[in-house]
Amino acid sequence: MKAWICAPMTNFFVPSLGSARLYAYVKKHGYDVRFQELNQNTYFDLLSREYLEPVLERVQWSADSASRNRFMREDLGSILVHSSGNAMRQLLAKGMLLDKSWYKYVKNMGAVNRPLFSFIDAKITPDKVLYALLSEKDFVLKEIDRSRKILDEGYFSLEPDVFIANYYTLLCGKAIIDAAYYPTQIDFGLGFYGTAFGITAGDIVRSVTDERYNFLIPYYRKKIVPQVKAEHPDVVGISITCLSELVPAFTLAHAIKSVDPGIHITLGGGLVTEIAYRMVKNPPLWEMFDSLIEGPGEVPFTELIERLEKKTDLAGVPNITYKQNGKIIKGEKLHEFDINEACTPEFAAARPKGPLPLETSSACYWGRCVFCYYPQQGTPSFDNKAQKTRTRRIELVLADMKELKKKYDPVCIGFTDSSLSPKRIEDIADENIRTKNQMKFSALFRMEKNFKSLEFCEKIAAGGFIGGHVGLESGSQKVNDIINKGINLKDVELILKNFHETGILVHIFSIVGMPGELDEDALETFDFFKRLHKWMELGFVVYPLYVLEHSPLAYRAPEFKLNLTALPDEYLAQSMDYSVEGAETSPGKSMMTSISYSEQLSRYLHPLNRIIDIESLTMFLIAQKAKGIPPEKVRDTGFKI
Ligand code: B12
Ligand code: SF4
Repeated sequence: MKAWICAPMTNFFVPSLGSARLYAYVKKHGYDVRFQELNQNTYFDLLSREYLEPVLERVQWSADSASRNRFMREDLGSILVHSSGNAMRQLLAKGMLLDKSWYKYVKNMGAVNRPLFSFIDAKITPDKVLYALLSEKDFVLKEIDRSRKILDEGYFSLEPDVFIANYYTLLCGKAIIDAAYYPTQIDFGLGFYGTAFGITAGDIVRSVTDERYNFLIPYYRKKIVPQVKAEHPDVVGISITCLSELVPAFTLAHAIKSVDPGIHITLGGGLVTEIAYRMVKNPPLWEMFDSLIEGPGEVPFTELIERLEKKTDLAGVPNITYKQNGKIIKGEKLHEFDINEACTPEFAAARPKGPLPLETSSACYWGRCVFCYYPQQGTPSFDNKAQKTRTRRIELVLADMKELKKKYDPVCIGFTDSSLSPKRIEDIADENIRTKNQMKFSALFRMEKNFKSLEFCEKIAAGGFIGGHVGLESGSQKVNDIINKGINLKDVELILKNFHETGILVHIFSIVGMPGELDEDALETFDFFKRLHKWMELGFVVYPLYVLEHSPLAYRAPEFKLNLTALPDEYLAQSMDYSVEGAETSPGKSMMTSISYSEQLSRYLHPLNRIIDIESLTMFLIAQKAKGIPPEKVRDTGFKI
């Protein structure tokens, strides 16, 4: 019995962990399994000349209509300019100059070259970009392909300015795809993005055959369908972690079923675990897959292979819901995975010096923040206790790190735990110091009192701790107390100062719109970032509050005077509409406050935010720091003339 595990397109900067860990386990247990890495590989494939050329032809088709309509020309031109962070205009200017026979005489004269370049660049107004692109088609495709190869082969081993200059050129490829498939976008941080399809079952079903807006259909047809025909897997597991993976995952499932509807497709991953109860309510989705598995996939997926092979009842596969004779049936067995039995992940397409993710615990040792459903993740039973079986023994974690270093030599390890405790950070740092074999690492963590000690910060920094994401949530102590954050804001300033002094980098998450938060409380969050942004070298974000079904806030709604309405069944998301009795809080208001604060505070963020989304930039800056280059030395070099 042949199995495939697939990771769909998610993010250009890091490989997915869940599927890599699942693959390692299934392989170790002797099954015939292949890992289809369709995350980073998809980006590198789609941005190749082979794929971009026909995409550019699609854009060309619009040229005829656009020739009669300036509005259309400007529309397409704006996508090409803005989707590329202005790289397209600069690349076109370069191409046009190189076409001039006299250019070779001034090429190396900075004093002439730069103004000339700016002059041409300014001439390419949005209504002219499309024509300029079509006339420089060959040059543009060649340059994008060249940059793609440099990044593919060198990736994070490249100096940051080389990486950025080539990434910038790659944005021109992204812009071509965006212009051809508008309003869909290929996003380097969010994968398949845009407004063409919503997160309803109806839209997902529509997306898998809609070639106008789904650039993955021709890609899978060319790349995956022939492989399915050649290898004919019997069972395919598709991983879905985040919402923007829904369209890629279902498009893939549909492509595989188009070869042979008999291939058993099972879905799993963090998002599937979260919304399984909603998927069950949408039978049309089940035309494209056969079963789903909640929680860690290691044991259930291997059991599924066994039972499919022996043609026995699927009801005995733990944590499964499956389709049989047109009915959707929930399996009988619940299995809690012991994370100590997990294998070191195997990354099928790790790139040179790329950072790699690793999990040490699927729970959160604090687990008391009222809005947060993190601690329930990583388990099919949604039990939010940090039981022993959900935290991997430290000796196994250290062994994982050693193995990853040996096999892939990543620039650093990014721990994905909801919150890595100071004790774990210290243990890892101690081992790094002891073995002199430093494996730099980052994490999501909390502003615990331990970090008030400068000595402690110095020690963990010396042991390879680079920093990472911190959920502080609010600049108001009152709101943090409502959340039950367990953090004293007075400590935070000292901690940030210690981090700054010891070179530990932080990115801070915050939320506006908690029930009980007044406008003046939210302003304290704004002021907090305005005052202390210099100590947050990895930036910060102000998110609106999302009230999620099955979150503690939803369960305790009466206490918070929350009126909640779940989204209609066809939505594949847990967020709820809400209002707070006697207060003006609403999703719309939180969203507007979050947007307004983010806009006003954006000037304090790293300049590279212009071309890299904030989450990906955090990883990029962490990786550079791991190489010894601090964020202030990583510049927005843009395009090299
Ligand atoms: C690492 C991470 C990322 C990484 C990689 C994401 C990825 N696809 O792997 C990056 C940085 C790219 C990322 C980005 C984003 N993320 Co993120 N991320 C995480 C994080 C911290 C860890 C996920 C993880 O690796 N867990 C560890 C592994 C081992 O567990 P696992 O993936 O669940 O895998 C196990 C099982 O699910 C199962 N399984 C997995 N695949 C399969 C397949 C089959 C067939 C089977 C049977 C089983 C199975 O077995 C695995 C092994 O046991 C989680 C929070 C958390 N702590 O869980 C948020 C989280 C997943 N991210 C989230 C969000 C919102 C985002 C962003 C939108 C953030 C942003 N604003 O940019 C983007 C979206 C990216 C995208 N394209 O969609 C949300 C998702 C919420 C949602 N409902 O969509 C989470 C839950 C955090 C949160 N609570 O807000 N993220
Ligand atoms: S917000 Fe962070 S610290 Fe709080 S319970 Fe969730 S994961 Fe744990």
